[in-house]
Amino acid sequence: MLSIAKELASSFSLGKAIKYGVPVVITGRTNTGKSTLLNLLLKDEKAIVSEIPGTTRDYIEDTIEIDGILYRFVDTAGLRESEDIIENLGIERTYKKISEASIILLVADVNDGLPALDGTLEELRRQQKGSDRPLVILINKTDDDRDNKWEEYIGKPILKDNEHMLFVSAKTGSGIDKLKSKLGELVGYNKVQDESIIITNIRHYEALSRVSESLERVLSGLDKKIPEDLIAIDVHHATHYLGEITGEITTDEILGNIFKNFCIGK
Ligand SMILES: Nc1nc2c(ncn2[C@@H]2O[C@H](COP(=O)(O)OP(=O)(O)OP(=O)(O)O)[C@@H](O)[C@H]2O)c(=O)[nH]1
Ligand SMILES: [Mg+2]
Repeated sequence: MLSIAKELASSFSLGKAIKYGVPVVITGRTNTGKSTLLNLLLKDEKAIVSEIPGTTRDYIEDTIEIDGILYRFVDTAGLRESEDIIENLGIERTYKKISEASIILLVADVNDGLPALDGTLEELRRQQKGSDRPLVILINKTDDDRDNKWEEYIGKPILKDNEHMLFVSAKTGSGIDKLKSKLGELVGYNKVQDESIIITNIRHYEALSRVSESLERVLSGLDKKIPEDLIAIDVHHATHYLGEITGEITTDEILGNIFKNFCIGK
């Protein structure tokens, strides 16, 4: 019972992703092609694209299904030092969206060179604050790589376990299939069995978390041989929270089962 409650509760973040889309933020310096990438992924001209750096002032998001997974792609205001108040508010929102994302796409312009990428990557790593959320660096505009700049990026920067790098062109679509399969891999879709039950309702998630906590206290109480009536309080709590979902189980039924199977010292 305890392990089932725990398993169901932990399926919630996956369930939320299934319902609202796995949040994937698209970030990077200005003019690197983030909005072009969003439009390509959504197959829609959702975001304004222009050669003027700082075109995207606020985030734009939409969902699309790719290989059976619903993604919520979030295009954001490009990162750069700016004196513009509105642009800086947009950049603040970019950081908020980065903190809420499950996967981070860092778009870099192949022609900007390695030092520019290093700087942004450094900043994002600082933002991650110890979390190991997957980060995919996309070296973009490879269709316009006149000086074979791409070679500069091979083996550099040194990537951590959660960091990946792909070469793409948001303009021609080259490398985008690889990006899609990388996303599928990162979501770990294969881990979900067809028969598994996934919690998508926050109320159910909260109730199941309370059930797990109460059952853990019951188990430790049984272990420490504490008096029956004290254990009964936690069983009562567990059934109360379960009842919030099912409305069916009575404390007496569960107590009967526990005391049938365990010998408790009085
Ligand atoms: N050649 C080439 N140009 C691209 C590619 N991706 C984007 N561009 C061009 O680069 C410029 C900037 O593209 P955007 O998509 O607006 O860039 P952004 O990162 O959203 O820019 P901001 O919103 O200002 O941060 C536009 O002129 C695009 O047409 C690409 O893969 N290849
Ligand atoms: Mg943009």
